[in-house]
Amino acid sequence: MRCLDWLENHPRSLRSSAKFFFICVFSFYFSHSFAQSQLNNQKRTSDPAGLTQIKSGLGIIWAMDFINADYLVFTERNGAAGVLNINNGQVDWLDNLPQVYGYGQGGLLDVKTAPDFAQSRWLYFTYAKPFADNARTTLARARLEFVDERFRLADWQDLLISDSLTDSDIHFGSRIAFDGDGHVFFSIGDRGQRANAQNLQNHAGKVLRLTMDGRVPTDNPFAGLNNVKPEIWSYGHRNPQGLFFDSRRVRLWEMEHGPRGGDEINLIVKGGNYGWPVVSQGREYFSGAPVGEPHKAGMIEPVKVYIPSIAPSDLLVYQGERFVQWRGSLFSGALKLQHLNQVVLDEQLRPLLEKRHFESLKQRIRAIAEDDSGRLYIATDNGNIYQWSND
Ligand SMILES: [Ca+2]
Repeated sequence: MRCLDWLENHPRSLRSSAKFFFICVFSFYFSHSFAQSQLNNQKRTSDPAGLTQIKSGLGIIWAMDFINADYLVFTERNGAAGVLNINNGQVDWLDNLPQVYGYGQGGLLDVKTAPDFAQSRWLYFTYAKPFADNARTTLARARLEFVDERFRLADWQDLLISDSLTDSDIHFGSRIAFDGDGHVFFSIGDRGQRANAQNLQNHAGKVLRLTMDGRVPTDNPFAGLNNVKPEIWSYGHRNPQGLFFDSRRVRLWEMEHGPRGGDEINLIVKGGNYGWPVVSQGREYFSGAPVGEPHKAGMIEPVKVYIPSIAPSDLLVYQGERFVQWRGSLFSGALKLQHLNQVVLDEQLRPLLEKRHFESLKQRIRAIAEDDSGRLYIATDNGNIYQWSND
């Protein structure tokens, strides 16, 4: 499994070579001993009590979000998207979707329901948009209509085709978040070229901020400067696959993959530099040497670092009343270490306790959602969706 994780983090050019066999053996030996020595203060809650499977047989579910109490929209990495009735398991598959770049970590990525969805019907998407030689992470939106008893998409609009083209098929990001005040944020990874993350002349390795119709807000930190992309909100990110606007605390949270070790949870501030690749607590896959320095003045420290890496995908701050003791906890999926990760924070937003739920499922958890009544939902790479409730 570790070799599969490695595959997901490396370009196609390396995969078929003899290097791969060597790396698998080497990486298994080192990450095994590393993991054994580093697993320490997490509380394990592996019992899947309260977990109900509500759907199976789907593809690799990349993202999901509720459109109302009964219907969940989801994307599959292969380019499909559907609306699931959570009460009877029926799916309406959506048409009018764009072509996606379906290699490596590319594909159809995030989907989020607009804050004013009940009136506007807008769904926001990110995807790897194919070009002649590779792909660019792209933010788009489309209206979800309900016609002849079926859901369908209309008015697809690409809002920002980002400047993030490289010859690599990794680190597209990408997650979407809304501040509820007229702005949309979305994240893009470094696209396999580390230097991108510190280069303000492209969009790779950044969190971007746009108006809901895709324009640059005049109060963005780099708006109006020469030779800087004005959509940038924060930079120095490796591969952010978690982004969530915490409306209760009025904070933007981000979660990103480190290399070997060094996954991070960050609190995002306007114009902030989050360090990659100058600062990291991760190590090189090959040599085990540190990547960059652990700390540096002027670069923002993560709220939490994971060593070894869990490979986090999706991020949610629990808002509900159902599990009231969890209000304000951060939840994320773990691909490599296969669990639902929970971080309980103290009043100063420092991590107080980490819990790892549902390790006994042994599935890669890539997407999470919360419904109106505070139930949590997790989706796995096995094509399953589960509901977690205390009913
Ligand atoms: Ca960082």
